[in-house]
Amino acid sequence: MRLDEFSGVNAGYVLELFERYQQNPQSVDPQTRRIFESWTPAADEAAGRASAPPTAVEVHKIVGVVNLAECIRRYGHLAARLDPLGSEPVGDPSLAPAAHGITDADLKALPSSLVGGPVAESSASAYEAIEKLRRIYCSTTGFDYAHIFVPEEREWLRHAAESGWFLPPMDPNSVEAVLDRLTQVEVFERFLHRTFPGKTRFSIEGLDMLVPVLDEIICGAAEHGARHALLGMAHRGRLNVLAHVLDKPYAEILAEFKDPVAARSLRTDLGWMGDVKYHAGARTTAPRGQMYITMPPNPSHLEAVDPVAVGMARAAGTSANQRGAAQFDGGITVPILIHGDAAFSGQGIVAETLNLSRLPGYSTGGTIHVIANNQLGFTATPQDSYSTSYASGLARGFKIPIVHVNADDPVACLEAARLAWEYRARFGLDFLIDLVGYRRYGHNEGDEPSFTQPMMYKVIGSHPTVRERWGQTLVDNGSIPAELPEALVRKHFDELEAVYAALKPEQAYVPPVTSVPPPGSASRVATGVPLDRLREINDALLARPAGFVFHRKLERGMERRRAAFANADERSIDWATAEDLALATILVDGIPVRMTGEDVERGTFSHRHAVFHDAGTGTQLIPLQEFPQARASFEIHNSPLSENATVGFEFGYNVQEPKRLVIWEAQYGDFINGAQVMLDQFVTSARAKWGLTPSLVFLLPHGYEGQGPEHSSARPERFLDAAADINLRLVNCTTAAQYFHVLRRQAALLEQDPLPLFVLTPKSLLRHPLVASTPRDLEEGRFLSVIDDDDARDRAGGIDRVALCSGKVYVDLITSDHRGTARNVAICRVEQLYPFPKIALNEVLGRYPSVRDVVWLQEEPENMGAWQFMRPLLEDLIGDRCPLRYVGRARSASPSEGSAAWHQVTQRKLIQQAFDIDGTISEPSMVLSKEV
Ligand SMILES: Cc1ncc(C[n+]2csc(CCOP(=O)(O)OP(=O)(O)O)c2C)c(N)n1
Repeated sequence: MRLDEFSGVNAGYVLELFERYQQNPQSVDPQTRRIFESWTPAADEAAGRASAPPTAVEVHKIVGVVNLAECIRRYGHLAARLDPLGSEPVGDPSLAPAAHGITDADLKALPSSLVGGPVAESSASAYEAIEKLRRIYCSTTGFDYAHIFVPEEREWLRHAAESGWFLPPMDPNSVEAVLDRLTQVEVFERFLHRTFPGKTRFSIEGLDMLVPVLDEIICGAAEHGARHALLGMAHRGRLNVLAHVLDKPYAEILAEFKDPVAARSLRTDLGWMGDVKYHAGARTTAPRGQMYITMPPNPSHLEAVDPVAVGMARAAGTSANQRGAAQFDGGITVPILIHGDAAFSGQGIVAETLNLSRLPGYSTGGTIHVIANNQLGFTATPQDSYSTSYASGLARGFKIPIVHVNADDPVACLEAARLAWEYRARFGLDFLIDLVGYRRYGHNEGDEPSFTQPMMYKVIGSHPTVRERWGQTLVDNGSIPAELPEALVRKHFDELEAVYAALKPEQAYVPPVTSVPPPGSASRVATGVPLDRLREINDALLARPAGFVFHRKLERGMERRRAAFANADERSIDWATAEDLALATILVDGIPVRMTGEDVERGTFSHRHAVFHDAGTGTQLIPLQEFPQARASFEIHNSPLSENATVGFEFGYNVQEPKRLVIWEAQYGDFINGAQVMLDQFVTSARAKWGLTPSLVFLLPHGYEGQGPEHSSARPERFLDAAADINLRLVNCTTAAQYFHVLRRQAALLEQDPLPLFVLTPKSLLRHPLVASTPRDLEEGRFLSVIDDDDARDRAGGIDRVALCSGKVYVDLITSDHRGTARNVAICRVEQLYPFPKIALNEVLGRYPSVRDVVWLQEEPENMGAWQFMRPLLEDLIGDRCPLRYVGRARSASPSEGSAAWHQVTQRKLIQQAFDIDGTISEPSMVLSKEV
């Protein structure tokens, strides 16, 4: 082997070794020494070669070439001309030959093989090869992939970038088609600008290439077999993408701009409020090629839609109708996320979403990201917005290849798009295009950008559009006749003008109102399951595969569980068993289940064990995937430590595949506020804004047990604040059977009456005997929104007080010493907080004719919990029958005491107050008992 047979990095390494060998032949290993011995003049002569081994100076130069080539590959993007407005790239000294001790003359004298790669093959010298590398890496495209650690991926990217093998030649038809598309994009904005001056549209102008880039990605993905593209994007350019990629009719968009007052035609009975036009979603009704395209609606909260779109893609690519694990095929759907440059770097939800990309329960087979980089965030500059070198910097940590591309170079942009889908098809991983353009107007069209960016907007003011530039390029190189660009402009204006002229008068225009199923059919769903069936399922779930060794600490619980059905009237069903049986029977009914959350497989409180691990081998066993009666798939995944993105993801999954039961569990209920944006912007308002009907289930551990302010309250007041027009269900069950029935009810209502379900779940009470239910409760019962006091019903006439409470505090009440003595107090449980169970409560209160007062008792402070919500409703319900009293913690800025001992004192006082009708127990300061 000769020296010039090595290339690139290898050559550098070999030369280093050779240098060492020259200084001390013993310093290299014997095999290498033998090779170097053959690099002698004698050896060359014998082989008829003219060359001699390189001198130290030559070695230095050879190393210089190798390093220069490597630096161009790694840092060439820093010298790429990415800014359409012409700002100078930052560059890097390592890109100059001098930095490596070589000159152009040296490069001309040395072989191209030192540069390596496809460019070397077609070059006569290192100089020519380096020039070709510069054209690739320092042009209007910046390849940024040095952070990819997997050699195969990096090699693939390098070869693709340097060979361009994936690029079909641009034929005359396609160059003209791009011009036509750019004209359509630009004329749409100009028409709106002219027709609706000053109206906000978040114009795409300056990033017009976004539409052809999306075309290219979508067509490419379709060629590789994808059938569904899911597009998540914010306001910028959204109307243009809706019109031209989602095929939303011009007539609809123009009518929305006219914004007719048609409130009388809206279905206010459903709480329908609608949303602004640049938040609307859309779905293509006919396939483009073989591809359907969906864009979910989007709130103002930038990037919040990212995990939603990704979750939708995951759902669309998952088949779940068979027993076992759900089967995901990343090839059939492609999620595309369009980000803002300021938002991508600033919003934490982006990092959370990127982190999902390679996780088994969340990957999508590759999401294609496009940063619509207009170099501004409202008025903020990149210097204000990110500490990374590029807006895309975050993606590097997730090993996502990045291509920066100048949005004024259509060919480069389309090449970036092709590389994106080829990479996705090859590796099934995320890819990012940083599309660098500008923003022709202010943040919105009524905003004056030159207040804050005077110099930039001077340049923009005289900067031709990409359509103009591309049209001129094609005219100049003879590809199209000189009059074509203007003819295309006229054609597209004519089309818009014709649509606008044909719009019906405003009065007659009825905006499309999504049909939302009317809520309210939950109350009478039958959810009981015959005992025999439950017993069979229980046995099947407990089946032991041959050789599987359970952890010894789990054996006792399994034995108990095996005996659970021995006596139908014994309280043998604890919370976890009820959940397991509920999910199993839902699967038997053919409804797939997906459950996620932090540590859900075992359960935060070590109660669930939906996934067993063989004690000897670690092999997993998931009984809900194995039991033979199941007719649908069960998937359960420990989520990453995220609330916002994981809730967003499950929301997306749920609305995409609404016939599957999707459950998300918080580690503690407190942490749900990490997903507050998802709750407010999607889960609780999606119905009113967009006509979406989520039915996601949230399990939120809740209850005051002395664990401090952060592990006590799921803050039910949050959900009650957002509750209106029957947009959710909030329950606080006190028995395992209630939990069983509420889960089964939710599954039964998925199609008929879908609503998000929030379940406040127990912690210490998971194994409490009073929370346990009998097998017969599962067979005969159904979910009860209010549970009367069975013990008090026999002496209804002697009841002076009805204490209403919800959840775990009920157990504190009935296990207190006062319960035995205060026989004139009935304790009734409100198991469903929303929708307010008016009829059921009325029935219960009606059973106690001689009550002197009704108490609302809660563990939470007065400004939290359900009290603020319940008070007017209870006042209304009770009327002048008797006074309403509040018993609970006083108003507080913090949900609970920070000390367990203090908690116990407060809790004891609280319980006392519930039974203290005559005020004989003095009122402690931290607990309020007051008539309202
Ligand atoms: C979470 C959130 N914070 C603040 C805003 C207000 N806001 C609307 S657009 C915008 C600038 C966004 O900049 P960028 O991401 O670069 O997108 P561009 O508008 O430039 O396309 C801001 C701060 C918002 N919509 N969402």
